[in-house]
Amino acid sequence: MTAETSGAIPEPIPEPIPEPIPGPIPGASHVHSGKVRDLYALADGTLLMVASDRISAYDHVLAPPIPDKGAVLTRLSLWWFDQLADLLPHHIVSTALPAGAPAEWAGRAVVVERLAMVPVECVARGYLAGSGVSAYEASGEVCGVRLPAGLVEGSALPAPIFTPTTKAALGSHDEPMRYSEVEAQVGPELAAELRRITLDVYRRGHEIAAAQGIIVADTKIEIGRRADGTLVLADEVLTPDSSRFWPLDSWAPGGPQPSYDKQYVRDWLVSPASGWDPASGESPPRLPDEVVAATRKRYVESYERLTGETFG
Ligand code: Q0N
Repeated sequence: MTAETSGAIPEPIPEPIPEPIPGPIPGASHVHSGKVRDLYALADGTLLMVASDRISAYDHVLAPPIPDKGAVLTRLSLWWFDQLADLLPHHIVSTALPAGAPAEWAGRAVVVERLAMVPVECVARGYLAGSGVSAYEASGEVCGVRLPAGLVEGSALPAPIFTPTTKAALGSHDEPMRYSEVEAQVGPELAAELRRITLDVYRRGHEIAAAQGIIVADTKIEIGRRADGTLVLADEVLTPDSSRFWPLDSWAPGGPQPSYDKQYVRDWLVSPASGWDPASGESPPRLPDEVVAATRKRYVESYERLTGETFG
């Protein structure tokens, strides 16, 4: 007898059935899908993280995808993991495509160590932007950190700050946390490590990017732990999806700064040409080919500028 016919308390609504893996990886199963990345469990206990070409803006995943975006961001993260390796270990196990994985995942799938993820989004900010602007204007603080008077949108902060947030489920928004709330959630020792690592990663990223003409205004990292307690850098790192990248040569505090990669998409979406209002609740229209091409070019350019390497 089912819950429906018995009159008992109904079963919770089941999770949506995940998309089947397009090709048989023996023993693999789907674990999680984010807006732009998907995670699969492999038979040997490792995970396969697949970066898609999907792009999101104004809280929507847009169509069509941006060709090569997944591969560009995968290579950028791998490059950063190397640049940060003296600060902490990273979760990459292999960049080889596992046997049986679909060929279209080549270049954008990485095998990673399975970690126990820390339940806090670790964010560092060196500039005032995004949700920090409204928080600062309302209270003079961001995540409980007092800032000096007189800052404007786009200003450099006197020093980078740790502005952790809750990890919200897909579709909800992460909420700012005070440092004391992080301490209460994970304990004071781990909280201090998270703050130190997040600021170290931000400072290193900012230093390297600034030398190439890119401001890293802020960045979000994901940290996990091995069974022995070692903290490991996970997910993606210092990509334009996890950070705000601004062209240094056009940095002008006093208003919103152009985003290095998504600006064409954002500008087009709010232009009369698109006919879309982000506040309407409607899905955004399909991106025109020229916006897709310009955006792809910008992703490739940011990779090449940061790393000094050519993309494919
Ligand atoms: C993990 N996330 C959240 C979509 C969403 N190395 C790991 N071990 C265990 N769990 C995770 C990782 C990683 N990375 C991270 N969910 C699970 C963010 N993502 C990551 C990629 O795919």
